[in-house]
Amino acid sequence: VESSIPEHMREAWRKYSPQGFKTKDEFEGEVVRHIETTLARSLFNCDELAAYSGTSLAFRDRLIIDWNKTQQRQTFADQKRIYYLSLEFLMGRALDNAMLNVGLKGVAKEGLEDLGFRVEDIISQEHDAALGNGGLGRLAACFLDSLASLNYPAWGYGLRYRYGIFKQEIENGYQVEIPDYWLDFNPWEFPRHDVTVDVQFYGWVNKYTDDEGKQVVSWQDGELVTATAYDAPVPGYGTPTVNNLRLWSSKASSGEFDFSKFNSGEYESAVADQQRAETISAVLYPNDNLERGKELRLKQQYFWCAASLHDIVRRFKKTGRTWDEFPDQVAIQLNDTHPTLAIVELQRILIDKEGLEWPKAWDIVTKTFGYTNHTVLPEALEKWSVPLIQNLLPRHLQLIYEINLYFLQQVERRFPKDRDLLSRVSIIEESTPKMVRMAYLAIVGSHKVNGVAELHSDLIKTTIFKDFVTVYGPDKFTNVTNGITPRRWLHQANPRLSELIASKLGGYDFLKDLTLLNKLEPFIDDKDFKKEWAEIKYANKVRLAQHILKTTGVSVNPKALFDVQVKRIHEYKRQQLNIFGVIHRYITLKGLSAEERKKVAPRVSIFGGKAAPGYWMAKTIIHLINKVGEVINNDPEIGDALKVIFLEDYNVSKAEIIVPASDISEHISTAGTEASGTSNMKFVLNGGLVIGTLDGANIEITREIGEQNIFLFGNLSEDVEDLRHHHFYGNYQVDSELQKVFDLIKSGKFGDESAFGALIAAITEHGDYYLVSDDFDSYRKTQDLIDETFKNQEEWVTKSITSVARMGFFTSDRCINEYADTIWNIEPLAVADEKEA
Ligand code: H53
Repeated sequence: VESSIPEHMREAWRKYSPQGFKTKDEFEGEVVRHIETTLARSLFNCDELAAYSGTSLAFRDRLIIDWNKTQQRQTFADQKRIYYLSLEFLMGRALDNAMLNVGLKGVAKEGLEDLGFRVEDIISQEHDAALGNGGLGRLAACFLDSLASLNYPAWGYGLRYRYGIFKQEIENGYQVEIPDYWLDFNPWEFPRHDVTVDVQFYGWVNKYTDDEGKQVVSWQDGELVTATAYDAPVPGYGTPTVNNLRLWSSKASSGEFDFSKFNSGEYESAVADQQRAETISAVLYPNDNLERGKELRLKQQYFWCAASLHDIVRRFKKTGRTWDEFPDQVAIQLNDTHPTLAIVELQRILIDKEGLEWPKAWDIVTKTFGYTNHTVLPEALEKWSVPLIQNLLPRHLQLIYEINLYFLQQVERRFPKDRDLLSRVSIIEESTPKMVRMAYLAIVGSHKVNGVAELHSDLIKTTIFKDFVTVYGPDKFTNVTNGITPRRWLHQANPRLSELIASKLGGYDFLKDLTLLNKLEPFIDDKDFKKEWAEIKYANKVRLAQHILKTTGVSVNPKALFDVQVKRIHEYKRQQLNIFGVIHRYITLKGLSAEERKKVAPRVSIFGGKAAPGYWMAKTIIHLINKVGEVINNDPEIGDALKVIFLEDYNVSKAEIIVPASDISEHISTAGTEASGTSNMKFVLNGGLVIGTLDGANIEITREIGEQNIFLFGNLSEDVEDLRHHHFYGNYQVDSELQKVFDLIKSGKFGDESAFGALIAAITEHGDYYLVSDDFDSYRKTQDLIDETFKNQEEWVTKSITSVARMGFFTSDRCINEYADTIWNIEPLAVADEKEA
């Protein structure tokens, strides 16, 4: 063990090395100390924010101790690590999670009470870490939780955006975006000013032969931007493992070619350079499932890939191993194509800096990388224009062409004279301008490619990557169905349900082995258990109703059926189908007599989600939902029979309130468009039932919980293409009940009808690409069935419990173990003193 401190002096270090609090008294001592000294506040001006800060600092101290030990242990163990590269980590709040993972929430609750605070109020002071858009970013966060909980040596690498996903406000029914500056006080991050990497952009490539006759390639000039590491601890549940999430922040480099301007008196322009550099990590692009090809986005991608790879290579080189051993030490997973440049960057390092021969370097590269595809939507597949890359990363463009050349030669040898195949699989698309197809580059540069649910993994093999199955054979392509962490999405979000389950299963082991939930099945006839189950759901609904009243001013009846659709607003996710269904329900209710209306099962339709700021159609959908809500919620004839709520600013911490409170949640994408979906899993795990299409993970959820426990509807993915064709070439007619909905909107009932013209025309005139009309009838009928079923609470609760009992498969722990075994080839690192959770 190397250390700069001589052995005989280390005793003092050991003696004073902090242990962290364990008891309530120690906790209170730490909180007060932090408030009075770290924050320079006192008993007399300690508000909830200060109490949050003191509490977080106390827990942070505890985590740091285990974090340091984990990092040391992993370095000494010297075994293979997984590096998860993701442009998004949608972490949400950290304090509650830290309390539960170290098993000291009870201590904190009592300690805070002594100090005059309620733990829930303190927890809710925290600003969400919202460095992501939706499913992709939240999946990365669940994966980090599982990696740590399962003791895998793992690091996340991402960007430290100064602004996370925007905050959404609704004004007059329209979405307004507010910047999310989240770094004012963030106790969970540690700047590592000593860990920096200079990243190069622009410039030109110099190829020459040196004095010894060797070919040298050098990328020269351009500008340097410095990446500084900011680390955040990622605690595992019930284990001392605390992994690292490293996020890079950009600033102008003090290196070679920038600051000369200061000396030559060009102060303002030097400051402008500085600001330009800082822009790279300034803001998260707010698009989900949409790529717009902006230069700054490409800069972000390279900046982050280059810094991360430099860091990984530096760590590897310290071990003194030979390059052959790199893939035995390092696995890198690409979360979507966003980090694909990492493939090119590693090849560049090995060839240009380390002097390896091409084939050997490429062998190392492909053994190192794995690529996860998360979408088949054409508008989400990344392509970068050749001139853009040429200008920004001239050396990388050369390497991409070379990678493509070797790849196409290999294809040509196996499939001689199939010129069509060659042009179809080429990494370069021969368009004007030429484009680099990032997914193809990611496939060629990885040893495994996976989709995120069975249907999706099948679809990529038969549609977008079909030709690559021909070239490589089917084994390169695999499936790892997504999962969610039961720690945050059950234990943290729904503590009473977690406790009830633990009381039946004899402890909290199910949080580490979710398949144990199946031991609940014998209790489905237990009257008291069922009663308590239903009471917990009701209490969660009361809590959500309070939130709704506070934020929207609308009072909803917690006894009504809560029907929830919360996710990014996107035409393929079909919130328009839902709101058209709501309007249809309204029309039906208006047609009933007051007596008949009293017999109807009351319903609250709850929507939430952000629209990308430039996605006009999605914003129109939000507008319509709000306008429909205004009319229905204020119609005295309707009363409790129907309420329509749009919840502002849906994010992770709001999901923790919403998810446990649903009776039904909607996962109703056009079949074949939602790669997996993960909120479907969260809702079912919390005892909510699902209305859904046969899409993404809905299919596997159905397989696990049983068809009788889910409300499926709509066309199948294999029929979508024909239906779309028919819309254009057959005699297409809009569903007659849907037409009534359109007529009501057009009558101006929900305000200026022209605002919604495009939404209707997309269906009536432009081919109804998302099959809203085709699925409307079965959607409505399924909703009617839901009303009927909900009337029988006995049966409903049975479905709820049975479903939860069968959700074991959907833990992200299962998912991470699959990645570890079949893609990364890594092992957990044993920890001696497993703590009690
Ligand atoms: O990734 C989730 C899937 C979901 C899919 C989502 C996603 C994004 O959030 C952003 C970009 C992208 O390509 C895919 O839409 O179906 O569950 C995690 O895999």
